[in-house]
Amino acid sequence: MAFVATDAIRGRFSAAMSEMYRAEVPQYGTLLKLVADGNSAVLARDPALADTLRRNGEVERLAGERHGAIRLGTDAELALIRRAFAVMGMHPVGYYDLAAAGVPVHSTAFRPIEQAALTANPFRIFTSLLRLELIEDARLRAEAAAILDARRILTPGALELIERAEREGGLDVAAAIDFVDELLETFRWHDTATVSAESYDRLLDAHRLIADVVSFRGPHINHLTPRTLDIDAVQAAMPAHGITPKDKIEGPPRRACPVLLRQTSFKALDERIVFLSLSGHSVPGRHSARFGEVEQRGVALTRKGRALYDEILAAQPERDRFAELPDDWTDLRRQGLAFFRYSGRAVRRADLEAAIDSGDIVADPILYEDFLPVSAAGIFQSNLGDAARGAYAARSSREEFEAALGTPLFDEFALYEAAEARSLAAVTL
Ligand code: OOG
Ligand code: NI
Repeated sequence: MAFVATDAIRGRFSAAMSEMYRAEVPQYGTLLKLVADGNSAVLARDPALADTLRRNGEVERLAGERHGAIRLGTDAELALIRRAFAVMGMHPVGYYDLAAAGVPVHSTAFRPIEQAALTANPFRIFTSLLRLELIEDARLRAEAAAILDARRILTPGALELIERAEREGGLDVAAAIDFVDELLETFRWHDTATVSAESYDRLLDAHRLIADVVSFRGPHINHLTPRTLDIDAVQAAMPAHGITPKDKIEGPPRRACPVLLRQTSFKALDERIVFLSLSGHSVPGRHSARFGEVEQRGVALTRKGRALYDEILAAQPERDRFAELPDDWTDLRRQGLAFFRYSGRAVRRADLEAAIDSGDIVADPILYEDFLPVSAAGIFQSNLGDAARGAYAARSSREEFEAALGTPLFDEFALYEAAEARSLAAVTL
């Protein structure tokens, strides 16, 4: 039996999620159009950038590129979601502790890890796990745990196809189509809560995020994010298109040589929902969780570059200190601050720099495929409201996250290092 490539299943899933979210949140469709038009304009006015993106296979992926985010309630849900995403070649990369920034979750990003897979479709899902142990009220904690334990976030059909893919090593075309259809149900919005208005209010009081995770049937997709080549232009254009952006772009400032990730979002919708009630009468309410976001990606920084970025971010006032991170590709490369992909005809290792100077070998920036905890916290906060900022003295618990997941997390630095080393080996004798 012929199996479908995991890249193709992921591509179908990514497109289906986008279509579903466009239907659910019309502003997301507006944002997509704004971003696509802006990207065409940038490619037309900046041929050097267009060349680099073409060499890196980024032009092809740009139009369909996006990430999304979900929030899970239990260890068992995280383990199940890992298995579901593995069917589509999406693996957990990186650990993000957001408790430190006042959000009671820790997270990873499920994404493709091989270069060819990233080029085929880089769809990622930022996946957060609620840390129920951070709810102070023991009764509320127990109530939330009981509600979460009773729900099933995957359809029986999705579960069966995951098991089949694991058992047989893949899915054929018909099964892959069914799988995407079934999995979509997990991330669909439901305007009926599974709890009473009274329970909802108590959960909301503990933290808005807890109400969002616990009160519904499953982990509805809470945003999708297209990739822009000019985030300042999108930020500036949003209001004229009826979208209100958050007031500040997260991440590094605008630079000639973009690094890591810059992000901005628009405010979550205020949506009508219906609560469960014993009387059988529907009890109307409101919930806000779903929003839209845009991102601009730059070069992946090495451990050394990232340490410098983190140091700059922690400093006050941070903006003035960004000058310490060189805004020049050659400096970033020679100082070992960022990762590059080498291409061209092979030369001796000792002649590498000369070959780069003469243009015989090209060093292109390797794109950052991951996320930033401080920025992610900023995106969360912009949609939860400042009142939702908790003070959690919690330890970061990567080991507990991995135990829940059932596998170790991939280390993002190791992935970039390997990509750079492979390209270097191919151009040096
Ligand atoms: C996730 C927020 C973080 C990002 O792009 O950093 C995020 C969430 O709100 O669930 O998506
Ligand atoms: Ni996001």
